Parts: sequence; structure tokens; C-alpha cells
Amino acid sequence: MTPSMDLGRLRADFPILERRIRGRPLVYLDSAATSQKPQAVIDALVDCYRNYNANVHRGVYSISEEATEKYEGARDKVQGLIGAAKRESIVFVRSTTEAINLVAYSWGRQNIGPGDEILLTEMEHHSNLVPWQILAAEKGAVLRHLSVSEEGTLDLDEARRLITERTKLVGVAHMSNVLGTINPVKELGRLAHQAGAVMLVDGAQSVPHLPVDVRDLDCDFLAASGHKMLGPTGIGFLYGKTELLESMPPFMGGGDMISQVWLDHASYNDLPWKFEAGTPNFADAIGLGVAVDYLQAIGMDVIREHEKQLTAYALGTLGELPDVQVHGPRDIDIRGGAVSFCLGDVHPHDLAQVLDQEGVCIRAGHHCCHPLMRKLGVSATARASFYLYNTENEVDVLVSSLDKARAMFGQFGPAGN
Ligand code: C6P
Repeated sequence: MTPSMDLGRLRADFPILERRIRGRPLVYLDSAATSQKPQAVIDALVDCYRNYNANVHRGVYSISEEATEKYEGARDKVQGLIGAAKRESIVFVRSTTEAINLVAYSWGRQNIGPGDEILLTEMEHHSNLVPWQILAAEKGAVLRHLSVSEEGTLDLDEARRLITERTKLVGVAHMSNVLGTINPVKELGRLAHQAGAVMLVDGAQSVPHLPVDVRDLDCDFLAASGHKMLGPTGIGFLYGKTELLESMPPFMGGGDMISQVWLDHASYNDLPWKFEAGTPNFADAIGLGVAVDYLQAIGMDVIREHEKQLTAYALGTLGELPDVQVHGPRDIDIRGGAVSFCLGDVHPHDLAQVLDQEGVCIRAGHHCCHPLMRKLGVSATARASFYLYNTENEVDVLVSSLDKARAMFGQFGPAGN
């Protein structure tokens, strides 16, 4: 544990961690899927609905102004978290998925033509594959993919070969939700820019866990989800450079995104509201703002350090088990706390069910990464993923639960695919 984090006190902020499952303490190791919420975030939602629930940007009465102020304040907090130069760069959306679809739909339809290339990677989540597949099919564009090495990393030399003047967009997960790999998105962005392409970073797994600075990365777009960073579900954001967002057509039409509307045409609102059609999810955005406050009060560097230590401990402990095969890099400096593994030939779903008997929550499945599963030669993996509230003791519970699973499923040979 990092000296600057009082884990006992911090855990007390998360009421769900007091729960017991089948008489055992809840061991929540699935934060890559969704994080738990501190009381402050839960309170912020209740406060909004109890005390100032009113539609934003519309009312001229006090509680609507209060809601608007808090909603726009949440935007400022997100701007601060990721180091964006301008608040207009932050567009509230539902999730990472919606943010990427927004870019594919709006920027993509305007800028991608027949024969243009979109470069992704083999480790992308479906939400950074399928929107581009839809766009490529519509426009006659070509999809290319950086390969994933045995260690679970990308190869910059391959990127240098594949990024050419035909490349229009490079889209890469900052951190893989399966392998934990932290990808060199800054270097990839530099290569993209040299070729005149734009760089999209899928920050779903990095923004909650690492210090992320969009000015340092110099990415053109970055997508993230509030629910993975202590915030509510149904709220996320797209960061975009303002010159790009300015040039893009709206994603959806409706209220709030307009300036003037006639029967046959309309002019559009300023950034960022041009991309926020209809009543926005202001309550959850406000909750996200409180989550950002919570993360920043601890410090993203402190959170990263804690997760590094915990992941190193987990990799070391799991690595000692001869029948456990861990996927992804071993070098702790280039990986985060999503640890995918297989226990012998036990199906990950069976394993997750046995672990549930012990109160341990892990995810089992393809993690919305079918192509990566094919590359790894598996249909599914078990995945433990850590966050700021997890402890080494919880890693020990995971390992002792694996012992129980092993006993239940009988003896088997070394881990394989
Ligand atoms: N990964 C996981 O258990 P949404 O669903 O829109 O909030 O996030 C999508 C997404 C995009 N990119 C990456 C790298 C992700 O990990 C995710 C969500 C979850 O791994 C749910 S499949």
C-alpha cells in the first residue's frame, strides 16, 4: 500500500464494501467492468433529485439555474482531470461507446472516403472496432490492425510501416481491458500526425486509473466512461480538439443543440452543446463531477502507484501457481490492474461461479474483445481487475479461492490454451 493512502478509511467511503455474500466479505475484483461508488457520489445524486432537480439550460428559476451551474461545473472538473485546454472540448455522452460512435458518425462520415485507411489494433474493445467497421463498409474504407505480440504489446515499428498517407485515423485503447497493457498512445499519435491522420484514444480503462493529460498526449479525441471511474452509469465524455469539433456536423438533432430552427433547416449551438441534443443526463454528470473530485483528492499518481503495487503482488502470487496462465505484460510499468488468466482447463465461467461462492467477483468471458480472444487462442478468460479500494488481502482471498476451485474441479496438468 502506498504511504499516502489510508486504505481502511478509503474503503469506509464505499458502502457496498461492507456487504457480505453468503456470509463472506464481498471481494470486488471487477472494476474494469464497472467501479464501485463512494458515498459522496451516491449523496450527490440524492441531493440533486431531492433539492434542485430541474431541467438545465432552460429554466430561469433558481433550481434550474442551480442544476445548470452544477452540470457545467462537472464539465470543468472533467476538463481539469484530463488537462484539456478548453471546457468546450468536453462533450457529455452516455459512455465510451457513445463517444466513439459520435466520432465515427460525425467526423468519420465527413472525413473518410473510398480507399482511406483506419488503423486500429487487435486488442480493441468491440466499441472501438464495430463503429469503424460500419463506417468502412459505408464508405469503402480499409480497416488495418496493429498486431498484438506474445507479451501482449504493440510494435511501434509495425505502426511506422502501417501508418501512411492513406491513414486517416489511428484509434487505440490506452489500456487494454483484457491484457492490462498500457499502449504507447503518445508515440502512436505522433506517427499519426506526421502522416496527417487524427489520433483517437479509447480512455475507458486509463482515465480511471492513470494520470491522463490530453495536452501531453496531444490526442485529437479521447473517450471515457463515468461508471468505471467511481461515477454513475449512463454518463461519459468525449474530449475533442475544438478545431475538430467545430468542423464536425452534429451527431444527433434535437433540443439544446440548436441556435435557430426553421421548418426546413437549423443553425447549431456552440460547442460543446452542439453535440448534446435533448435533455442531458445532468444528474449523473453532476455525480461524475463529484467522482472526479474524489479521485483528485487522492491523486491519480497515488492511485496508479497503489494499483501498480497490487498488480505486481497479484502477478507474483498468481505466477507461482503452475496451473495458472496469466495473459498480458509482466512489466508493471506498462500494464495496469486488469489481470486475465486461465486456471488449467477449467472454463472461466465455471471458475467465476465457484469464486462467487467465496464472495469473490471476477469477470469471465470474452470481455467484448472477440478478435483478441481468437488471437490468444481462447474462447474466454477469467479476469480480476483492481482499483484504489482493493487490498493485498483480497488478492490472497482470490488465490485461496482458486485452491478451492482446483480441489472442486480435480487435478489437471499445466495451464494451456
Ligand atoms: N469494458 C469490461 O468489462 P462502455 O461500455 O461504453 O462504458 O465502455 C466500453 C469500453 C470501451 N473500451 C474499453 C477498453 C473498455 O474496457 C470498455 C468496457 C468493460 O472490460 C465492459 S465490456
